[in-house]
Amino acid sequence: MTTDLSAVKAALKAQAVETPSWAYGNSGTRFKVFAQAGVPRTPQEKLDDAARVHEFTGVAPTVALHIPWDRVEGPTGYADLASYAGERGLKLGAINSNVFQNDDYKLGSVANPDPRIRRKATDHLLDCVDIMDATGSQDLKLWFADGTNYPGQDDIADRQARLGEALAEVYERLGDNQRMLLEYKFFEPAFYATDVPDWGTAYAHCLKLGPKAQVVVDTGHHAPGTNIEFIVATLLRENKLGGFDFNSRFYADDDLMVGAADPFQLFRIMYEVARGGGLKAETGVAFMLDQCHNIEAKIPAIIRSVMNVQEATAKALLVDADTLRAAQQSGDVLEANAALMDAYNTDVRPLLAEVREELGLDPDPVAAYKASGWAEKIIAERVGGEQAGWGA
Ligand code: PSV
Ligand code: MN
Ligand code: MN
Repeated sequence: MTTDLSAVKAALKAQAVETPSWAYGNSGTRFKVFAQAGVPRTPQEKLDDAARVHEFTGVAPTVALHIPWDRVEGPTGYADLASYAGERGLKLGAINSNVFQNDDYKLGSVANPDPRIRRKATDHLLDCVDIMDATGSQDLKLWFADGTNYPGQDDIADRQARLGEALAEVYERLGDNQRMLLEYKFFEPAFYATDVPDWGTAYAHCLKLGPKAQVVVDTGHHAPGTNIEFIVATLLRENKLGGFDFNSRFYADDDLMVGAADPFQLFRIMYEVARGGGLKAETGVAFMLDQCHNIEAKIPAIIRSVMNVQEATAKALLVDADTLRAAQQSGDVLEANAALMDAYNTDVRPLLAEVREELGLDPDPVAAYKASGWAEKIIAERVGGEQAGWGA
């Protein structure tokens, strides 16, 4: 192998994985939420837990918020929350807007046929940009549950026009260092036509909006068999890959731990990211988790997820580019495939253990977390009040 190990290590030390506030709270399926003891009751307690993930992994310095799930009151509420994060070695990351949990949004939010409801939804998005100003967050993440359940229910093209209008208004409001990340999802909760169902639709809107609008790829938002790495490679080439919502899926939008269902797919995605230069900070590709830990302990699951991203990244970085390129150019199909598989089949855990030791961390973050006593402490202390949860 001709790969420069010190460069691989440097890239792994520089990579950052953003954790989502909602993954620390209770979640479940539509059948049942199994509440866990010690779960945060406030956005501040979510940050306390996120600080543990960063403490033990060293690469999770930012936390995404979801508004209004993480609403804080008062004129300086969000600035105070950002300071609270700062005191714990964290920064607030993407602000995720929520225009899908209000009775008004039954027929959609920004694509709703009723102008009053569109106004309300767009105002919420603008409020989210105000929050970004207060927290120093750079990314506004937009996911819309908008769509229709029945053919004829609403005009597909008109809905695109309404969506475009709202996006343009919010785009105008963005500051110089702020971006809008548009997320797509092929179905759910709309089952006939979703208004942003795929990367093509998201890309078309972002292209029209301008350079501050980019696409976010949620790995759980594709039909089975979709070649996600192809989408990643294409968006990256076009400078439109804003980042990822990482999770893994067996069936639909399962929101399971990234790298659990299909670590090979995650490797292929990370290979295209690395190959396209997306690990360089200046490309702005954000590696975010969007997961729910319904039955497993949340903090160690998030630590595990961060490690899974690191393992896939490490393997992607180990691909011997010269060997691969030579095989590709000479048309040697098997050697080219072998170059990728050699990297994928490498056990990178010792390399990552070394990287952690060089960062002054325990080589085994899950074991270190378990030994820290934090789980016992939060179970003892977080009694009373209402636990935070998905949708709370
Ligand atoms: C929608 O399924 C989604 O992936 C969006 O990113 C939301 O913000 C998130 O899930 C909520 O869990
Ligand atoms: Mn998502
Ligand atoms: Mn999702």
